[in-house]
Amino acid sequence: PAPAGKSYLVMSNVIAAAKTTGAQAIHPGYGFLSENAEFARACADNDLVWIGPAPECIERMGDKSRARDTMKACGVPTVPGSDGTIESVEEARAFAESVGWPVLIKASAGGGGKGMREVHDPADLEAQFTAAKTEAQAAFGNDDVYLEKLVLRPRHVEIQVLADTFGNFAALCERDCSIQRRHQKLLEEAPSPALDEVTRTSMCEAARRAVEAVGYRSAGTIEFLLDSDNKFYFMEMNTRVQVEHPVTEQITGVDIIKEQLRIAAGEPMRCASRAPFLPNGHAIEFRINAEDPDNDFRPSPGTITRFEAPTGPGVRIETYLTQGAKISPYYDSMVAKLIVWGSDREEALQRARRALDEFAVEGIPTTISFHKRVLDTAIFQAGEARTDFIDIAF
Ligand code: MV4
Repeated sequence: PAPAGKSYLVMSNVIAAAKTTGAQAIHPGYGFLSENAEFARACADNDLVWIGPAPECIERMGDKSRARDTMKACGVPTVPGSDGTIESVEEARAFAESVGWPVLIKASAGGGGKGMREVHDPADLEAQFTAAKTEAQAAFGNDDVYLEKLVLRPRHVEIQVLADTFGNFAALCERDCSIQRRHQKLLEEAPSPALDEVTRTSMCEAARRAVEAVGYRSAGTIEFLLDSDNKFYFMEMNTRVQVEHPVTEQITGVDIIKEQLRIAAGEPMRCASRAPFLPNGHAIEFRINAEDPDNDFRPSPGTITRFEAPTGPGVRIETYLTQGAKISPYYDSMVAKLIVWGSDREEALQRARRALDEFAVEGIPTTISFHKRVLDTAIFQAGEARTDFIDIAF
């Protein structure tokens, strides 16, 4: 059946499909069960290779409070925060008074912004503490929360890592994913316009410590907050490949999915001898979503009446769309990715403009028109977008 809860999220069905088709391994992609430790174990129990990290690593990073403590213990910078979870408003207040306001209440089981509450005024603490716990309970069935000092107007910068079973490790530079709307990334670029070489090297070293601390094997991402003084802090680790991995592939020449397959097959990763990586040129990914940017980004499923994608040097398209395709209302609204590469950011921006202008998708509204408006802003052109960009510019 179409609903994911009756198909792609039913572990026994996915395992049965693998068995029926004679598959030897399962690549979980980046949605559905991709960060589900129980499913990783179910694969192993059914003699299927899980193309991803050990289930223990998924669990350890899935608990955001525990992940934070693990990172702190191995010397990865973290935002000043509570050690472990906070049980009461009094405890929260004592912590906030010690690190200073404003603070951010976060759900341990969270990620992606759910169960997260900013507190700027001490008078709001009790209400926000209760609201965060209620939201976390409803979303995750777990109301554990912890506190951090709020980093104002940060950038989201993340390091792509690969590690294999032979002890090889590579940090494939960073991606800047600061341009988000309601915790959904809209476009990503690599390298970050904000990162100098010293900070990059230091961030890659922090990513290595994170990987070694948990014995991580496979592709993964360490997310950092970067503040206005170019200080960075661990935010979360994603124990899967991400939507935006192509920008990293474009600036490093590494096929990340192929490396995942090699690592899962017990082979050494191919790019090991090329570390440490320096970014070659500049890449930007635009997420083309079946959403109406003029209508609060409401999903716009329907039939594609015309589909013509741009081509040419430095243009890469990832999609399942063709003319006549029907976009289902049951799944995620991302239907294509446009990735442009240039020898520098200026050339990437020029190619982006040309490719977005040539990209013809008719029958439904998409985010293509919105991306053109982003390209027109002085803030984005200058590489100065922070996580508040959408609120400021639109
Ligand atoms: C923060 C923060 C500021 N200070 N933590 C967003 C989702 C989750 N991954 C953590 N997030 C944040 N954590 C501290 N101590 C700001 C955010 C945040 C954010 C981070 C990255 C990209 C977009 C964001 C939008 C709003 C808030």
